[in-house]
Amino acid sequence: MILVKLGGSVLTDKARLRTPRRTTIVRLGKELAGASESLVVVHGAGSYGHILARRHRLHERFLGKDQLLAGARVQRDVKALDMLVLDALLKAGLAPVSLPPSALLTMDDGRVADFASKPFLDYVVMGLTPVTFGDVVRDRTRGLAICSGDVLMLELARAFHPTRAIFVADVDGLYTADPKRVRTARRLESVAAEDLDAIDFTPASTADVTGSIEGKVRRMIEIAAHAGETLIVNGNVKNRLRDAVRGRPVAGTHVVGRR
Ligand code: IP8
Repeated sequence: MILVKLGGSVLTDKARLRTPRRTTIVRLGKELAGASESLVVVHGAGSYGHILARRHRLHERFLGKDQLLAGARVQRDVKALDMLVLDALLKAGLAPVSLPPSALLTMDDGRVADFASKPFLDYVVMGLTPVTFGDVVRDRTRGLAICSGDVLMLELARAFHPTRAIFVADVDGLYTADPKRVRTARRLESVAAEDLDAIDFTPASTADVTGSIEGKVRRMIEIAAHAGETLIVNGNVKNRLRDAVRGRPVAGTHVVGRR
């Protein structure tokens, strides 16, 4: 099994509310269809999730009834993005099935308390391609919480030990500093826990509600302990994802798990 996370910054324009990158979504769907094994797809929320989640502080503690309306709105919006991903996969000849975290996962104070992984396996065995996404979920302490696609990647990697876990980003991999800010930033061929201290993780102005880049990389390192190979590739470059899901060598960053 191959686990793929399509990052929200590739699928959407993150600065403009609910703005999809339709051509990219369709292309990535086609590239996924060439996978050498069964697939489970996770996607981020991009501007369908982060903008309103931040505005209504859904990533903080429960602040009152107003948040319920905002939570329902964001749940609806991430499903709208999910539909675009499903359409792209259908167009590419895959048989996707959407599994929303709002129904399958419960948190407790922002940590996963309960996750139903069985439906994913059942559908994979049938030959379908499960698709899940960053979502607003139930939280036993807070009422509602944000569950990022990265958290789902970790839960799925723990449950299924995929051959490959692939993170599709809008840059070529992990750099020594933010390549959009620092011209001299250098791409790392591989990254392990002991390399993190040497990386400049200065936050971008619009940090995600689901955490910093450093937090995301730390989670990838955790995921790598459960996957044969874990890599970050650029989804904006044609055929990088296609090659990665076929197991071909591809420019990117290999993430090394703790041994
Ligand atoms: O884009 C975020 O998921 P991510 C989910 O995978 C929401 O971090 C609703 C903002």
